[in-house]
Amino acid sequence: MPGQKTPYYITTPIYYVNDVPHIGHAYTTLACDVLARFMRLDGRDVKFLTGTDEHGQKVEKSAQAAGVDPQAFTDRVSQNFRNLSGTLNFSNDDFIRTTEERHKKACQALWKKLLENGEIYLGGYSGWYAVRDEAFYTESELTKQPDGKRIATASGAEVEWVEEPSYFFRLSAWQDRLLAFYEANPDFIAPETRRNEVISFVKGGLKDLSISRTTFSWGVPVPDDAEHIMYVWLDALTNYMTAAGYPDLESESYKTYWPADLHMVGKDILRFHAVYWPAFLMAADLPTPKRVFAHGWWTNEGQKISKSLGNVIDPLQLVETYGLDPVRYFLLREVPFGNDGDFSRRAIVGRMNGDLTNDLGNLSQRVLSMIAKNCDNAVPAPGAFTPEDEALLSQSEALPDRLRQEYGVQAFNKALEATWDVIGAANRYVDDQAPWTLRKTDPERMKTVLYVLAETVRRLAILTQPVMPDAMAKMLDQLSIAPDARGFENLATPLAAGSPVPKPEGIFPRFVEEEAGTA
Ligand code: ME8
Repeated sequence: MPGQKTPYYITTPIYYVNDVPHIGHAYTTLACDVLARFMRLDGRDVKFLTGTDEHGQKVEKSAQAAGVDPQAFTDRVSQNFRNLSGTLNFSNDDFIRTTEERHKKACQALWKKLLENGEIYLGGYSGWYAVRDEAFYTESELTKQPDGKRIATASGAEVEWVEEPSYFFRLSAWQDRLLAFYEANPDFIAPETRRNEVISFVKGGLKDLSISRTTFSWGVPVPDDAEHIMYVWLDALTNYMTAAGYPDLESESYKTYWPADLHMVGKDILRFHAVYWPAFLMAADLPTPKRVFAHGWWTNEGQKISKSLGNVIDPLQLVETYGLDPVRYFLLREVPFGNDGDFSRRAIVGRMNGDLTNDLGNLSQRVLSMIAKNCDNAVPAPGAFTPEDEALLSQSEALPDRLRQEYGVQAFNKALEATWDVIGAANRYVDDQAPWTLRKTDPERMKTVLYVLAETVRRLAILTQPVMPDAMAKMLDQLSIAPDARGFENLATPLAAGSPVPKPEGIFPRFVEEEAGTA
């Protein structure tokens, strides 16, 4: 029964449907997928949410450009994001679209609560707005271009002057309470450098935030004032609560999952999640999420990814070229999570042929084929363990706690490094113990060595499932581990002697670069 497990609610940003999904979107959702899978295997009651942000001027403009009405447009483009889950094997439990009725209800309930609490007033907005970022900017956040146009310094998005009646949220009144909140919750914003940026932004002073628009209509109507639609970020952020069951505060789902354990976002949208969102929630007397992690930015062979440069990386094509699990592995292994990363062909091929083929693939392949060949296709019964055997076994025994620690702070690359340390130790153990020699000199000892290795491979495969679910399923199949014996609770039950081991097929074939035609 789910109620007995500790809940874990994790969310991705909801993506704008003005575009097709690219590697950046895939990256954020992948990171969440790995955490969701890890927590499920570790016995948590996981809710993993992703979805699409379908309102606002940007989406309305894209629909106009495509010559269709916004609803038809969002129905079509939202599907591309839904399909991404199939392509990249994402295990989200829900997919929210902000045009759904459940969401409209949640936004309006939150609005009413803010109004009731005196946190909203009607005024007029005049200032700069960037449609691309769906964000308001002050003059000091802009750069004037030689042609006289202004762009947002941080994002490069063009701004336009806007003057219209608008409801405001009393954000200025939240400055001190936000600072006290960050102080009391040092883990709320990660990584540390981003936390410091947010704190200094808030210390710089907060202005009241315009939270409604009147010059277009593609949005959630403001309750009792049909002239206004809600500012798309107030609408969008609320999705995290909608999916948990808000506004039904008594629902099982809301009580179980809210507040969320983790909102994963890119660094571009941290301010909305770490400043506006907790302020809205506190102003509505609602609990705040436990953590927001802002990860870094991917570039392509050193260049910013953009449509105009024509270098957008399509996740589908990546998977076709390199295979699904190698792509999943590469994205999380290559870059310390939180830093910016560069996608290069050389780097992914290097990781594939090094970490996957030579290290992990070769370990399981040689161990399982030696067992298949020399032990009648079954895991042999071990004799007494030597200190070397114990040393290797204790390394993989310590791994789950190490991974809990690293995944607990979203340090994917460190979790994978720790896993590969054990793989390295296992490969050295094979070389040192030389079971192929023992076959002739001491066949009983060979059996013990192969048992220790098979048990190590089993543990490694179970623990690596979150990152490479398909490849690790194959590895566990090769060891005849039943599908219901692959959760972390099974780590402590050693491999049974006699378990069938058929001759294995290679799981990570070497990637051979196609000749580009130049010498
Ligand atoms: O901002 N590298 O949606 P969005 C890494 N709808 N991550 C990247 C990336 C890159 N080059 N490009 C995009 C929105 N991302 C709002 C969110 S949430 C309540 C509303 C990822 O479609 C990264 O996670 O512009 C970034 O924050 C997100 O896509 C922006 O997606």
